[in-house]
Amino acid sequence: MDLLDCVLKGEIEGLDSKELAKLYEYDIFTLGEAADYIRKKYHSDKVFFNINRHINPTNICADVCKFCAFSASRKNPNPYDMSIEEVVEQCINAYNRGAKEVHIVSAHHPDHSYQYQLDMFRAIKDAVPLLHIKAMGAAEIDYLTRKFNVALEQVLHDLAQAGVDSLPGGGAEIFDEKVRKSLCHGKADANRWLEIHKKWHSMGRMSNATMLFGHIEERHHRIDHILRLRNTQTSLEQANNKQGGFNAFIPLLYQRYNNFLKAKEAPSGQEILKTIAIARILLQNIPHIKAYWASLSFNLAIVAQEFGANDMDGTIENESIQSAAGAKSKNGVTKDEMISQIKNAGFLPVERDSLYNEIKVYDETSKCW
Ligand code: V47
Repeated sequence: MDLLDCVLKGEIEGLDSKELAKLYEYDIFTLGEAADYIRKKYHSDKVFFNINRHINPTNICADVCKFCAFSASRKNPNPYDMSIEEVVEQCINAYNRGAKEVHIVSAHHPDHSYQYQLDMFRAIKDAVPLLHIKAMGAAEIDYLTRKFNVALEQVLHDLAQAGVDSLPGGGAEIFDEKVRKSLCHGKADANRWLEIHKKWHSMGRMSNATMLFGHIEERHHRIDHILRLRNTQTSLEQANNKQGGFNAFIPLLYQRYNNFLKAKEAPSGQEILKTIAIARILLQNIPHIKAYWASLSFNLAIVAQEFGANDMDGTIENESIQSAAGAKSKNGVTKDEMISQIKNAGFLPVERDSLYNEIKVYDETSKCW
């Protein structure tokens, strides 16, 4: 049977990542049409976004990921470390400007105490109880368990108690062991990353999953990454866990400046859109595919909504990780701009909360916003 037909029917047993990478050999329109069919089945013409604020409390890091231009290094000799009060103040200001979510990820600061992390989240919840805290990538959690010798279950429990509502998808990079070693030797490996998310899901909680692509990996490494996420989500369904799981998959396009990774040529727009479409086709058990505009550029993220994606991420306000490596995303985007760009592309803008509950649909009856 035709490979794409098999995949669309979910019949991929016995096919490995190299065989499935042949999906890339279909032309972009065939893949786009298949992906669009699935996105329409789940989300019709809705494009989700949220009003959020990204905060990165410190860039001082004990790890050395070659692709990272954000952490303070000899290429970016600009170390900073925010106090808890500063972080809380930014959260209050963002909330007062309409943010529903704060996305907090940090470098692995060698001198922060275990308590510091928990105190930060408690202080945010005390100050702005209605602000959803999406924070702590799996690699940060792994760092805490190793540095302070605290069991994973305990760390996750403590974070949830302190106010963390959901986990972001960062730190996944590429799961393939060999590629991962060249990218970020010493950081949580693939199994650990997945274990952390699975444990969090077993607590009835949601998280996201990213994939960093467009650097030294091959197509089949991306497929392998996607399959490991698909299998993890399937095992959760089989365990009959009705509450926790992955909410969104986010392919992050590698930004190539100010870091230490010697990457191949940047992938073409066609290769990027095919990657997004294939993710939609293979990951039918993860509800949302996010075209993260800060990584893809706003225009391509909008086009990606025709190729399987159904989410743009949010207004962000202040972006530091992608922009440190060359992306033009430093200053976020306004809510009005987000809504009008989604509308102009012929989609229905839907403001969502962090867990994809709809807050407001910007249809023709809601002309003023
Ligand atoms: O894990 C670092 C990536 C991630 C580069 O969960 C880079 O909703 C491209 O995880 N080029 C952090 N990417 C960001 C992240 C994220 C972003 C938006 C939404 C969500 C979510 C999560 O940024 C890191 C790493 O994979 N990153 N350096 C770079 N040069």
